[in-house]
Amino acid sequence: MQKDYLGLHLKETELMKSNKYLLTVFRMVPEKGIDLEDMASEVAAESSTGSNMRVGTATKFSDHLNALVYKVDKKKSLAWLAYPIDIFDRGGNVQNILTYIAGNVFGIAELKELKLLDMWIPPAMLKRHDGPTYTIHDLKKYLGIKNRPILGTIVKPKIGLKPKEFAKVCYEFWMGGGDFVKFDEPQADQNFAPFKKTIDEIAVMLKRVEKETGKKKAMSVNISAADFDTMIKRADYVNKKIGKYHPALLVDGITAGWMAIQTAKRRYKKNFIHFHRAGHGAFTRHESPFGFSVPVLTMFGRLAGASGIHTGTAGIGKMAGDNEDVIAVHCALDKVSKGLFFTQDWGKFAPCCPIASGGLNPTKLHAVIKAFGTTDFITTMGAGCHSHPDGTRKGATALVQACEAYQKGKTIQEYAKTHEELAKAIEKFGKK
Ligand code: CAP
Ligand code: MG
Repeated sequence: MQKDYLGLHLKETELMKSNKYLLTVFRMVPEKGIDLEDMASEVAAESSTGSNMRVGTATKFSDHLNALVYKVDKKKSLAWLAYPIDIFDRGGNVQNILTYIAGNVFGIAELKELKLLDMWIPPAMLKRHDGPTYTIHDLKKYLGIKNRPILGTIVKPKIGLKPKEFAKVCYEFWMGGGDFVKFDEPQADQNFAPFKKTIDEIAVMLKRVEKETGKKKAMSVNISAADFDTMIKRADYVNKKIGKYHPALLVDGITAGWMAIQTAKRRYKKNFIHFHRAGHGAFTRHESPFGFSVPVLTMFGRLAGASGIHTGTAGIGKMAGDNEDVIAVHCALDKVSKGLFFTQDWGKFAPCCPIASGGLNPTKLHAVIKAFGTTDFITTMGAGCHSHPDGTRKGATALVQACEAYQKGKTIQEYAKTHEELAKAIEKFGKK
């Protein structure tokens, strides 16, 4: 027990009003025999000013920066902790926040479970952070899209196509009517697919497709790299070669890290910053005892200034997910969002675009729109388009038709009677 970190007399409303604390809720399960209040005080110490015991070097000033446990629910194994925002790097640094509140604490020996379920960010702290600059609304405007999601794909196979083949897949998808193509998250600068050569081929196809269709098309290029300089070189090359097509810059936010996301955001305000979250499952899955929830990850993505972040498919696709994905969608988009415990007012913060991906196909589009309750999102369907019986182009067309059916208030089955590509997609992917 570290009583200097207990503030059970404090009221949440007062803490919020003070505008001085970041509030958090953790699911916290200590080893048998350890009281939750005691455990929470240890977590508060380790995640703010302290260690496993009081140190003689603490000052009156450092004491006032202690995180405080202001509530516990022993039955539900929940603990509420308030962090003075003065402890955080004043430069709007997401990496720094996570190093405190989702850092060493995951390694504390007496803990069996520790999951950051929700957080509330005070207005004074929001002010320090960037938030997105290039938003979903900018991308929709550029593409000329209203009242529907942005329809996308991921180039598949995940890796193995050579530059010309890669660009041809993009071209086919765009020609079929699709809007947006993304690199898969591990595509970088491989021997058989050099980065620059791949961009050069994409440039040729973008030019061609716009000439042939008269429509704007979007490309999301993975710029994640081993080091800062290489990432910047890649992003600069993308902007030099295809900048006029409003390319999105994809960053693997978990593996490349928060600094990579924030660097991209701060340097490239005219690009859509695409946060791919490969690796997040180790933290977010319900089976994982340690980590954070999908809504928390999403809120950090928005705070960091990602224009869009993967939020899952609410269990409709291949990845584990449930209603928390829907909560995350609204934490990304809404001005006032409801998390698992808190209501967050984002003030002037721009929205971050939810990206629904993973095991989707045209027959699942309506279910995703219904679950999300909005059309302000990007959906990317990889296998769901490229495995269409008649190929990528027809797969894209089937997706477009599923979307048209939605816009006309028809079921896909009804619409498929007069739309062959959709009919074949239904036959391939199942009747539902
Ligand atoms: C989707 C995807 C994405 C996942 C990641 C893939 O491809 O490109 O990486 O969506 O999950 O490789 O699986 P498919 P999440 O459309 O072929 O499934 O979006 O939940 O972060
Ligand atoms: Mg992928």
